[in-house]
Amino acid sequence: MNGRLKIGITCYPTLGGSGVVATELGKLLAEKGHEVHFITHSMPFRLGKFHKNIFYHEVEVNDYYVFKYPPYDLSLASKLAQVAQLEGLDLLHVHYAIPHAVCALIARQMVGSQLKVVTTLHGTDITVLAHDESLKDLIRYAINQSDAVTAVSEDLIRETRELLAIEKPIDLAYNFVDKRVYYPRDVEKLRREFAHPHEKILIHISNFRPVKRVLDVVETFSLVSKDIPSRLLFVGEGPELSKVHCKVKELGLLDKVTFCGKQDDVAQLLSLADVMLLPSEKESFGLVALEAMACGVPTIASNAGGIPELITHGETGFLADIGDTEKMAAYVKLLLNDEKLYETVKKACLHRARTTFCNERIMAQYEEIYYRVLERELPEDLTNKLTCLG
Ligand code: GMT
Repeated sequence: MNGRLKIGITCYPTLGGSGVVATELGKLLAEKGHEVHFITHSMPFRLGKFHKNIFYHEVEVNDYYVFKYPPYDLSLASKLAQVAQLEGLDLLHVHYAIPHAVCALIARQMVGSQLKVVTTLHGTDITVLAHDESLKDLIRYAINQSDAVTAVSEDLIRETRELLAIEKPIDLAYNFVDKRVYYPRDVEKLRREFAHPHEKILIHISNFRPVKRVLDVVETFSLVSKDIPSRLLFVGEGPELSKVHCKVKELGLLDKVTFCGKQDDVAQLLSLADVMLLPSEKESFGLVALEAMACGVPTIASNAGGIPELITHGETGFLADIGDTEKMAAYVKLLLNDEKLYETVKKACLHRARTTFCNERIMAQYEEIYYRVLERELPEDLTNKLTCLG
């Protein structure tokens, strides 16, 4: 291909939306013909089988006995520099300011300024870590010294600027889904295993951290199930899981709730559902709601962080104040009791996911940023694509 780039990607490979987005982006870039090197402490969980143009470099941490804390960050910085030099990388695209951007900056100093650093902010690296006085200056430094910085929502850009007094431009690059993976699957047979034909299915997928407010999911479902025969699927695991279990039991809902645990084929499970619940306290984007949207499943969410940039209230889902489970339940009932409204919202979800948040659009945006920091001319096909995507 014309203008082939050699890109190093570092992310948290085992959990969370940031790792998913980083991995999917790497796969798409490789598919297009770029050379992609994942440099992480373990194999990114969405990488799966062998892919042409993708290489994996494991960061091994030295646990020499005098180290109270094994120096992962230094091992990563050193590995980034080694791979960059050996493979002649053009740039490092690192996901999360701390520690990944800082490590990439060290690597750039070791290798030379021809190695560019692109940092993507995902959320908690700002919304949680930038409140920590011991890290704040380091995060600001990492952002200011990166050759380009992107964030997954306008809300995250605003918060980054406010919290850290950043003046440097930050590019907006929304999260995306691969429409070849996330689409409404035919799950009629499987659906019968989870619910009776007259029952509706609600779903919640998360890492069950306190920020997800999973107890609100249980309360919302409890209110809905009083009026609408329904079932709730929980997908994922995390620190709040046992509290959630207790609440389900306390409300006498055990026979209506299924805990699926961690699952790989999320698109399949999403396609089973009628509605997704995402009542988070904070969400810089809410990738899981986009995955649901792409499968034609509307989300009822909290009006928090970047969620309103993804979900337009009344059009592609419904938003309520954080903690307002009565309102959330009312919106679920409104949608599930009105077939025409449901179909309209579903159609709008599919359209939005395939346009604003489609993989081609977002990948082209990232590529444009890569060529910009490298001060290279955009290949003609990319210029055409960007013009055509608008
Ligand atoms: O909170 C999570 O679900 C995990 C976290 C992560 O680090 O992967 O998610 C953050 O990044 C995602 C991908 O950009 C966003 O979709 C999530 O909204 C964001 N989480 C928060 O802001 C709490």
